Amino acid sequence: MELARTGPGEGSTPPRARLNSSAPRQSLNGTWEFRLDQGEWTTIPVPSHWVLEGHGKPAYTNVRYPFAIDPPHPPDENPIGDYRLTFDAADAFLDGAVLRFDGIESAAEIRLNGQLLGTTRGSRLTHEFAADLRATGNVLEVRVAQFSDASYLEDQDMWWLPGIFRDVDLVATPAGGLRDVFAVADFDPGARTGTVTIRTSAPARLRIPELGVDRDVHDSVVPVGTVDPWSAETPRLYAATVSTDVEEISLRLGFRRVEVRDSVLTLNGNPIQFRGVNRHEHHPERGRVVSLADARAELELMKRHHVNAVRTSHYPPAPGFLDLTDELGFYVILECDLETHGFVEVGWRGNPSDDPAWQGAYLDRMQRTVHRDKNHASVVIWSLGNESGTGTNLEAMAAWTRAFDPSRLIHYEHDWASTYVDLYSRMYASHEEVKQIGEEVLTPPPFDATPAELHRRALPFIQCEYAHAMGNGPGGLEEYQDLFDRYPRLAGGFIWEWVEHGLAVTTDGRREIRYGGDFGEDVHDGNFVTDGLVSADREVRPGLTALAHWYAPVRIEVTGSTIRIRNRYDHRDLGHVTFRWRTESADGVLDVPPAAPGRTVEVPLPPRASGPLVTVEAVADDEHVLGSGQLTRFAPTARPAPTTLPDRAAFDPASMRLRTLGGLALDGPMVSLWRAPTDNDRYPGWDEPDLPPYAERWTEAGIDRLRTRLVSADEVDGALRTVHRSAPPGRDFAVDSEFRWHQVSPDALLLDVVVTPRGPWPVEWARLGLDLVVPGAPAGLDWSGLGPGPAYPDLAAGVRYGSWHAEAAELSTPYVRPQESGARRGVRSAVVTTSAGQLRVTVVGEDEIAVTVSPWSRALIASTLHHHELVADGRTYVSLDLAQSGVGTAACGPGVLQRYRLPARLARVSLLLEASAV
Ligand code: IPT
Repeated sequence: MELARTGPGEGSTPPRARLNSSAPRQSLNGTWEFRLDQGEWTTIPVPSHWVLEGHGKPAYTNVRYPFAIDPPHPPDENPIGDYRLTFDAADAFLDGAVLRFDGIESAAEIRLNGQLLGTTRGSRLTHEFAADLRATGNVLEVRVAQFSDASYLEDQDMWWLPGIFRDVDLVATPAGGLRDVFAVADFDPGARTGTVTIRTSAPARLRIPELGVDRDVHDSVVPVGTVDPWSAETPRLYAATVSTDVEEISLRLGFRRVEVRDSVLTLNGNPIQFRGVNRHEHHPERGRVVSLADARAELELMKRHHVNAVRTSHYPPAPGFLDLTDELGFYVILECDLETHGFVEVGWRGNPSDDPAWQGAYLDRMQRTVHRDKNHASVVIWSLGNESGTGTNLEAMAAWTRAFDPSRLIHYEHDWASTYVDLYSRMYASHEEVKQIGEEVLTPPPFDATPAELHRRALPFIQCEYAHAMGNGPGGLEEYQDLFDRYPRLAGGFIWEWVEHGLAVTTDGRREIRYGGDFGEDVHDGNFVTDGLVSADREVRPGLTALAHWYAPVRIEVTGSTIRIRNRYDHRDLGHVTFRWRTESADGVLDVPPAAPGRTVEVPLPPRASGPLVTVEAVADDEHVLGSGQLTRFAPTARPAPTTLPDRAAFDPASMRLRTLGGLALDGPMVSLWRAPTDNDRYPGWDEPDLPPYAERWTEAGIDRLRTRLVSADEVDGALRTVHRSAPPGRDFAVDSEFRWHQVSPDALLLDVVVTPRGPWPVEWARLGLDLVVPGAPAGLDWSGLGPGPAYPDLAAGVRYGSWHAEAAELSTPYVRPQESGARRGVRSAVVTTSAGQLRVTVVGEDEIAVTVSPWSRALIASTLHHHELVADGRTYVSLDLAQSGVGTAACGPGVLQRYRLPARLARVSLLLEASAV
């Protein structure tokens, strides 16, 4: 098997559109014979990856190639899988048929009845081979190499998963049928009319019943009169057929026009904003074998979280995906299967992107990408690939694409000069830089600007990747969204990334989620593969809840007297939305004039909407909440009186820590400044590349193991006063905490706290908290504050004030690698229930705290590598935080913004603590 070439595969028929045809099709999916490396024949399901079917192991690398950079040669250690299927073919396939492969990683040699049909290159690209079949006993043999020359072009940040992993079909190609159709349905925003520009491989009949179209076409421009346009918000599709005497193709036409106007991205004449995500195909058990049902569920989950755009990072998805995005309404950046990122490790030396020997392969990849999906309304942008440096082969891809399909825009991120693309695109640019890019087009260009600069200035800007959703995060979403909303040039962006690529392994009935290195790989990038808004099982992570708030189509602000409602749709008014308000004792519906796209309307707050908390919600016909806002007018919590001196016996005599309350044997509070590092804490932010990550700064300063000394204990103003000094070992900077204890009732203590930093603090804190250990396993938390989910200072959207309950399992987020999680913010009172009793905390006055309840200590969380390895010790760890640091997105991008950091500072709070034992 020749695996060290630089060209495309050979022998396939030219790429064409995926057509929904009346011609017969037979799926060849099912059980095939299989052997690895000439071993024993066995069987395997097709589609699948052999490493997930018990033959070898998956392996994960991000940027690095797991083999030497010696293009075009694959390594000697190169698993080869042989597949064999014997099948009968119905009559319909005997007069012309193709064998169609939608995905084989990474290179294949195809034989039918002993004859070599050809080879494939391009794992996520469709290849078809003309097949001369007999009625019975056809033998299809496919030899697949895990690594090949193609691997150099397929260095995406994901698992290496070889095999025939997408559908295999037999497709009839009847004589007199249609080999290909290319239809562009254009919408003229001025006249509000549509035009279908259609090219067919043979003369055919075009019918669009709803529009009264019934005419001959071949290479034709068909005006269709007034139409309703397609957009992600209004995914209007018109059924059409293109037919000859022997074959009928069904199309769904969405009329739309994507255009750049003065550096503004528009659709159908209206500026649009991508509220997008990057989507890889991933399933925890099946890898990149993702069913259409799974894809639909994913898209519906995105819709519910107000996502309107998908970048198919970094390859074309299984073809049915585009039918769904047309129908459900998503803008798609369809990306070619191309990434040569590993060459960055050698300064891009030898990068195939700039080597003419590879040009055929590059063009072939782009042509297969564009042809297959060219009839989809949802595809508004073609992307040349990801992280492949720059070079003439990329330019050639762009030139071919522009000539073939002028109806769409061309994207490629790494062309920073933007010479061959239609969008200025960057990834993980800081807020400051995004602002500058938004602003630069508001003033005239410098008089000496080069033509290339002038071209770039004329382009809209997108962040094809931003806000890296790894672990607890991403912080900073609000600030990005503010910029996108403020500057017309900024057309939004795509979060990295939608789904975590954790792989599930079930041993002894226990299902565990694994990441890089867990399969014995000697070169790997650990848990960098689990960085999604949803887990591999599509559980919503808190980042998605926050994102949904910023992506929501309706923004509601409630002030003392008015409700301000902003329509953030680009194409539709709010006629379909009901606005409801409620307080604890009343509710009603608002009479809101239907605001046009981008407009704000104001209505008065109804007089009956009085009281401490008013919630207003925008609700769609299907009860889906499209936006919400709240007004809070909480009265300060009264300070209990009268009080007496507490009984000293309730305190440990040496440390003066509280040991018992209401019969519950608790321990605390202890001042704490540290958190179990999040994924973001473990990387240096792009804004501070020369500083160690926070996780290291914290351990270096020693705040993960504070030592506490009792400074004094006395009685003052009827209270027991204890003063404690907490400081890292070997350091002379400290925090002093003064606790004044008052007995309110036998089971209740009032605690006034003042925490004062001492000495020059060399590092910002993770949090400023009071920690208590309560006996018994956690059984739940009730609180009034923000909920229902967790929140951090820069990730505090999508939560609202109310009275909430969380079950024990909801108290922390099961991130694949354990880390700080689960804080409930804005808390005014809380009840922690454990198997041993209850601890009630009420904040006196108008302060709010954050409450974290966990079955694991922070030290345990920080030292455990997988969620399933956490072992609870039967106690409950409670943190009452007076302040917290934000989470940022340093794992890839800027760290915590200055305003969300927590420099050493003085803090006070008064708490009422009540407890009872079971
Ligand atoms: C960026 C990649 O494009 C993406 O595939 C993913 O690897 C992401 O990083 C990190 O998760 S590239 C990087 C240099 C920003």
